[in-house]
Amino acid sequence: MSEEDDIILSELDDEELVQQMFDDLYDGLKEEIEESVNILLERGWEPYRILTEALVGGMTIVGADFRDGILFVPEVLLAANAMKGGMFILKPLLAETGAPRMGSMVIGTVKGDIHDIGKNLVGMMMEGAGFEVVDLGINNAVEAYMEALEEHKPDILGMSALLTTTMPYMKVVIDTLVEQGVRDEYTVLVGGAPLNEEFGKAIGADAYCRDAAVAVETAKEYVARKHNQMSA
Ligand code: B1M
Repeated sequence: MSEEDDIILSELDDEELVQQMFDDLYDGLKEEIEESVNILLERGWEPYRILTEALVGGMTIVGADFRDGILFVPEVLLAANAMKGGMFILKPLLAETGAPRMGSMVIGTVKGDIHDIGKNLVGMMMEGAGFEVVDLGINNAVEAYMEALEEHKPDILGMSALLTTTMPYMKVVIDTLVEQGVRDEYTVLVGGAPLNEEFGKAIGADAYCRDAAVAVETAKEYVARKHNQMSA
């Protein structure tokens, strides 16, 4: 039996447990991640803290080794799967804040891009903040966004892209909104690791959101602004 097999997660202190979660995420151990999330919840950790410090923290390490060619797609998929296991436990807790209904959002990852962890996180946090969220999933062509906007008439359109090769597609969607004369009907928020403020401005988005917390704050600001304009 290896040393690893002897670890009893519940006997680790918080700091050791988070370190262990980084290792378990790296190794794609979904059940261990789920168990650790539950232990931290029992110890009174806020769901958002578990999400950011343990899960996103662990995924950052995975991302660095993926970039450096130490980890490959199959391992990263396992890590992503383990992360999703943890997120699944936290989702209802993040959504159950009893926040008053703030507005609505359609969100999706753009065409050619299958990364969805960040988008899912944004959706979860938005729901927790009282937004109704319609999640279009991954690999969305402009037609999918347009159909969803037409059907749901949300306050906000959110788009996610994780690849430098797919982020320009956000402009295709925004240009289509302009062409169809509906750009002003929606607040367009964009996000994803390779984006920045400048890119957001250049493609005509209302705002670039660095992370899920910023997305929530920005969405709230825009919705409040819209309500103020309507009541003025
Ligand atoms: Co991919 N991948 N990947 N990958 N992957 C990256 C993005 C990469 C940076 C890794 C690297 O090289 N370091 C690199 C992109 C390089 C580039 O474009 N410059 C890369 C690559 C190259 C690829 C492939 C091409 C690899 C290959 O096949 N050779 C391939 C592409 C597939 C495709 O999409 N067509 C690929 C595949 C995969 C997996 C399938 C294995 C897996 C995805 C699994 C899944 O999502 N279900 C995967 C993963 C997991 C990653 C990394 C490691 C982690 C991404 C992640 O989930 N982060 C990533 C490395 C990295 O980003 N450092 C990488 C955690 C998440 C919480 O953060 O997504 O940034 P993030 O979301 C944040 C913010 O960005 C923001 O809020 C979120 C929460 O705070 N945000 C928004 C995101 N979307 C938002 C939308 C908003 C607002 C805020 O709307 C309002």
